[in-house]
Amino acid sequence: MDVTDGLEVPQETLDAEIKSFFESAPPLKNGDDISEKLKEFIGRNSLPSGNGSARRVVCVTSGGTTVPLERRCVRYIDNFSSGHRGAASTEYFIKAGYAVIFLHRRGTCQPHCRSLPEDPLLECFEVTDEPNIRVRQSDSEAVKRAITEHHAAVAEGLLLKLPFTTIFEYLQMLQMIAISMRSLGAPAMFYLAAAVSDFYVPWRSMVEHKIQSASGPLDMRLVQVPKMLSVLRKDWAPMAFCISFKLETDKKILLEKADMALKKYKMHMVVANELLSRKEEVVVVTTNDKLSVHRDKTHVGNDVENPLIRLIVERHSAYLENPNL
Ligand code: PAZ
Repeated sequence: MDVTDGLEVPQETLDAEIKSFFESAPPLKNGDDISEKLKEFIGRNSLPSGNGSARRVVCVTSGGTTVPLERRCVRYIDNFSSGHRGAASTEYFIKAGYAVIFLHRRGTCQPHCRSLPEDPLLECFEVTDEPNIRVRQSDSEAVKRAITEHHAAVAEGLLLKLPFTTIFEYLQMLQMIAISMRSLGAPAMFYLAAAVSDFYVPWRSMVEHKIQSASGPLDMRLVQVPKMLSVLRKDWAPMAFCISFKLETDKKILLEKADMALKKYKMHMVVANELLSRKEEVVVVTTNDKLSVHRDKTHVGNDVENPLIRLIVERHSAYLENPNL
């Protein structure tokens, strides 16, 4: 949800806010490692693949960002996102032949694990005659499928998983990924399904130690997270096909807000969804149409991401034919 969507922030103010966000954010602990992995993954996937053309690469963002309240963080603000949308979409993109950079919140839903129980290690295995353990008969198909699909994607070099926790990590990593993907041009895609915090405590005004309850009621000022979508489109990866998401709890304002985001951030598509029905239905908003996409209830295990990714892949293909449209 984005309370600033209706307000126009002048470009110079936005640029200054973005600069200040990145300058004051605590640097990534493993920045060099991420940069190396990105270079290798993008280098490999920009070589011509089987059909002679470069592989399409999508950055899928998934899960919610946290907002730390202390530098030595004990408490943080979080949100509801389970990462299911991002994980499911990643699987369908891989099936459609894309290489996926899965920028996800640590501990949220992972691709190829959706059909497993919540604690697969404890629930899927059983001890036979010690020291042997084996997969329970009832879970064996699901476990076999998860392991096979996951290992195939990794072995073919089609999946790079990069975890984040805080809003600081997320935005720095998104910027690194986008700048690395710029060279791919139109075959690059951003599928921004993460639930990104709208407000944060700037690092420079954050207290070092655990906030003390003895100090009385907590009075804390959160500032707006600068909107990075326009800079992603304009500067970081201008040729990439960009899809953002809009979540609302009030159906009445959802499509209007999605339309606004489409125009304001020059997205190619905005996927509008409502909190309670998000697993059943989404509306894909483009400049020319609004398409309702539903989960196919006649097939068990089918989810709304299946037809959604099919539609997106089609639109990406049309964009590749004519990126200026
Ligand atoms: O992660 P999840 O499957 O529980 O939910 C997906 C979602 C609702 C976070 C995603 O579809 C979405 O709308 N992301 C953007 C949220 C926003 O408007 O901030």
